[in-house]
Amino acid sequence: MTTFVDRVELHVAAGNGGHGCASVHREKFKPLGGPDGGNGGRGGDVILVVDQSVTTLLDYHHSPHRKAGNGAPGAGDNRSGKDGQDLILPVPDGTVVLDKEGNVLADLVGQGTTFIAGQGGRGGLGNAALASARRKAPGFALLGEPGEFRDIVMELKTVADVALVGYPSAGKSSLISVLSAAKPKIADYPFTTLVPNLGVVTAGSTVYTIADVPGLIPGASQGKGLGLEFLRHVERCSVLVHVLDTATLESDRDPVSDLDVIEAELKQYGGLDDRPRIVVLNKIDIPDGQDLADMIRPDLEARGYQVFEVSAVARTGLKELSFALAGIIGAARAAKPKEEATRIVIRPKAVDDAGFTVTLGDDGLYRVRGEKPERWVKQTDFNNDEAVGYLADRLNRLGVEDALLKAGARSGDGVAIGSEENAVVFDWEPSMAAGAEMLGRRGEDHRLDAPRPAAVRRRDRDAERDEADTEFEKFKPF
Ligand SMILES: Nc1nc2c(ncn2[C@@H]2O[C@H](COP(=O)(O)OP(=O)(O)OP(=O)(O)O)[C@@H](O)[C@H]2O)c(=O)[nH]1
Ligand SMILES: [Mg+2]
Repeated sequence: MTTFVDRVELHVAAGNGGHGCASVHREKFKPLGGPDGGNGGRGGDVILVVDQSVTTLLDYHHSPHRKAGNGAPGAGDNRSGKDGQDLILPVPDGTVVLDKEGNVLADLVGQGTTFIAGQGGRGGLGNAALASARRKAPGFALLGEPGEFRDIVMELKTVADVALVGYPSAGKSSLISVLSAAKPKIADYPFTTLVPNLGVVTAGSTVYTIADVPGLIPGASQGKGLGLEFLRHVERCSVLVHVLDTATLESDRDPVSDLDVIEAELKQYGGLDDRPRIVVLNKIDIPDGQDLADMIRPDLEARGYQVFEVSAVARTGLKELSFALAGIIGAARAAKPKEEATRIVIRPKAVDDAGFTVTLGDDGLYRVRGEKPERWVKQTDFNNDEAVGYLADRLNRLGVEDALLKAGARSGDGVAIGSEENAVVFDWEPSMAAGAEMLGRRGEDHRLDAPRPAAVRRRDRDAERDEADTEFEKFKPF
């Protein structure tokens, strides 16, 4: 039997961007011919793509760490680094992608549906690209941005139109085997089916899929038998079929109470109440089975169920059943909005791209969050003063300095750029440009008149600071 895996944890690492190159063009008689450092290449993405020929998540169970290619660094003579190779991971139709907290990131339904699980880092600009009228020969380049690293969970929810539910040995797998070309394992002991089987049925012009799940028993919701875990595979179905055994040898069972037990377990699982149900009375080839079916049929119909009497072994009643199912599915498909079939999932943006926020934390640090400032910090080579100055310029131009002043920060206060776990922290020295705007007339600094936030007052009290004489001199990551 092939192993079937329907839940895996996957650790994806997108490729790092290549570093930009700082280089100066050299020629005979022209030793300083201008900057010619090329850009680093983009890091590869990790991309999940639905491939209907893939049926299990087994591959990812065996190797849960996946990494895309890194971008190559730029080189002199304006040579750009090569982009890193994307890593394409084929996944089964119906794969649900979740984060570690269980939030759904994407629901991948339909051949070719894609999801970027990890975004490659941008390549760093080389010094040629950083040159401007004001900065003619930059002696630095930008670092490549690290690729995104993410832990995700993938869950398979089989995409089937019809789901067969019932006690073990009711004949669910037998029914699939006679309604479709699928050849699931069939045997007379309970829990023959350990993983869902899927078959394709053609009834007239309607083609639909049918799946069974491992048998349910009383207490499945408390984990008895194989539990309810596999019911997630029926969540997407349009119709539920109760397969009832009319010939069970167990004295305490009969089809009607079996139905009640399974319904109670489905209720425990939840979320399936709106699905239409039909009842199949199986094994009527056995004389007692036929008698029992005749007896209980009115009762079931009185409850509102459409009832079909079949024998999977003698192959009777199958045509009526498969056409009735086709009818229900046809109606369900017609009622569904069209775009549902090939849903394109776009990865939700992690951070607001519009700008940034400045907040004062209890730790007395001013925290700057935003896609751009966080990326710029990652691109900065803090061993290079020019690169640090360039970062300061960029932050200033975005308005980070102004926002810090408005939030009450002043010279020497701690500023953190990035999330709690992953921030660059430095002592802030406002640059001339930002300071001048706020200072107003010479000799007046209305920043001093503004009330100071309590956390900052605390900091001021217990911190004796050296005056920094150079802008960003004390800017140091740790
Ligand atoms: N006489 C008779 N036996 C049947 C019929 N359908 C299934 N069986 C028998 O019932 C037993 C169980 O059948 P399966 O199809 O494996 O039952 P299942 O519901 O898939 O069982 P689990 O996978 O264990 O949940 C097998 O021995 C089948 O041959 C039928 O219509 N008539
Ligand atoms: Mg079975």
